[in-house]
Amino acid sequence: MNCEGVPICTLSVKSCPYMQLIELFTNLYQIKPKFFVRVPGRVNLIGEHIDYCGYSVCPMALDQDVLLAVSIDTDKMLHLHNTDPKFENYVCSIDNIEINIKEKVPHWYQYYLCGVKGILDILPNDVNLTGMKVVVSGNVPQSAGLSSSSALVSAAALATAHSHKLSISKEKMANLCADCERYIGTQGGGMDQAIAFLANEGCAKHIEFNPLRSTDVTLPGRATFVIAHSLISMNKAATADFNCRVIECRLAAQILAFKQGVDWTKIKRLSELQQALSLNLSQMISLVESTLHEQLYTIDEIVTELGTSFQALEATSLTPNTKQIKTFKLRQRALHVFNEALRVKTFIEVCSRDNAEGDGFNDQVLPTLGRLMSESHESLKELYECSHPQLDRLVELSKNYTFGTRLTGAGWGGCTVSLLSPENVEKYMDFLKENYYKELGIVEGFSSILFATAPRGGACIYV
Ligand code: ADP
Ligand code: NG1
Repeated sequence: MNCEGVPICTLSVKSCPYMQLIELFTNLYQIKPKFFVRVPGRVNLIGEHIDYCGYSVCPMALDQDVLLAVSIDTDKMLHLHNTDPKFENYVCSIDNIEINIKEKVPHWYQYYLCGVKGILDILPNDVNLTGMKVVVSGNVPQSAGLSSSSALVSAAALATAHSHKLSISKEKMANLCADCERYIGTQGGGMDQAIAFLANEGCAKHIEFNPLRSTDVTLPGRATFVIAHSLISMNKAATADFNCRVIECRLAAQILAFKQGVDWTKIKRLSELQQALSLNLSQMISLVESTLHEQLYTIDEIVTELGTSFQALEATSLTPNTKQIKTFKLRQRALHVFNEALRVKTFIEVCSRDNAEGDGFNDQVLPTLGRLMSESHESLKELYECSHPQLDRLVELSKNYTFGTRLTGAGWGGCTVSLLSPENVEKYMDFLKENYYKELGIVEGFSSILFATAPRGGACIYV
């Protein structure tokens, strides 16, 4: 395993965002920032809603990021200011971090506090707590499936670790940030935090879990990716939809385990069941087809099937915001997960074969990758039911210009990612402007909602 720490670089370029941050910081706090933290957003190319089931994914880091300017104080106070005026200032004592979410949608600073708490939870007893003054700025589109929340949580954790002179490997930071983002209430799987720390410029990443591992994926030379925002926002923490899917996968794994004579109380993820049964993905698909029914499972039926009580099931399997849910779909969700895991495998194999052959003349490579992406979308729409009519419309409009288009991130809104060849990029974007965005009254300001992207590097600290 690669155990490097997060790179610490010297800020030599007088680049615009940093100069603006320094000026704002100095005016606000009357001191200069001591260091900066940069953490990118990400786009997931394939492998959706399977990280929390333990299956591997293939994201790449974006140009868009969260940037922090930070100074260190002896007074143990944490001061947060956001360059976006819609986010209020926040001040608290660093030795009294509380993430007590009372509103339907968490406050922005509660994501920041998740990262701070993640580091404080592991701080050795002999390290003195340090206060911090922070200015936060960010241009990752929010609630759009491009992982703005994880960029913010991870940046906060990195700033807190650096302020307390902790040097932690990238993998440990990724795991720690995946864990501490769950204080916000969502049960994500760790893909976002992993790519945020482990990304390398120029490559997508194949990210595997338990234990966390990452391998560079060299994308075919002619592959270009375009991201289009449906303009429907979906805050994961504001509804139970996201956690409901996590739980449906867990319950599917537990019922399958019970029926196969495996101790279901020890199984939390579909991948753990696969390992316990020593079956391959195709065999898991057959098992789901022959075991789980298509109709809704009621909670009473699940309790009876597992020979348990609701109280015991609540303790082993449910989350605070899913214990009220009365019906679940299990077969459809499990079928999505195993088929999507197979698609990731094929996607990675096609990329590495293309890279090994290296001639760039195999004209079946992009159509094959595109087909996998389209199948992924279809499965997310039909089996996983996490698409949105506006995302489906974008997918439909993209058919003549792209090799494949799919929703990216959690879904229910947010962005699509399309694979196309470079010569089609401009035509495609013009077509969407005319046929999607114009209808919604959008005729300018496209840079943050419709853009081509290439793999960028991961988190770093600038001193
Ligand atoms: P995403 O898919 O972008 O991670 P979420 O709905 O999970 O979407 O999280 C979005 C929330 O994260 C925002 O509503 C906000 O509270 C917080 N957030 C993300 N980026 C920033 C930022 N630059 N400044 C302040 N808060 C941010
Ligand atoms: P987004 O919507 O980009 O935050 C979420 C989860 C991921 C993964 C995807 C679906 C968090 C922080 N992120 O991503 O772990 O499960 O949905 O593939 O929960």
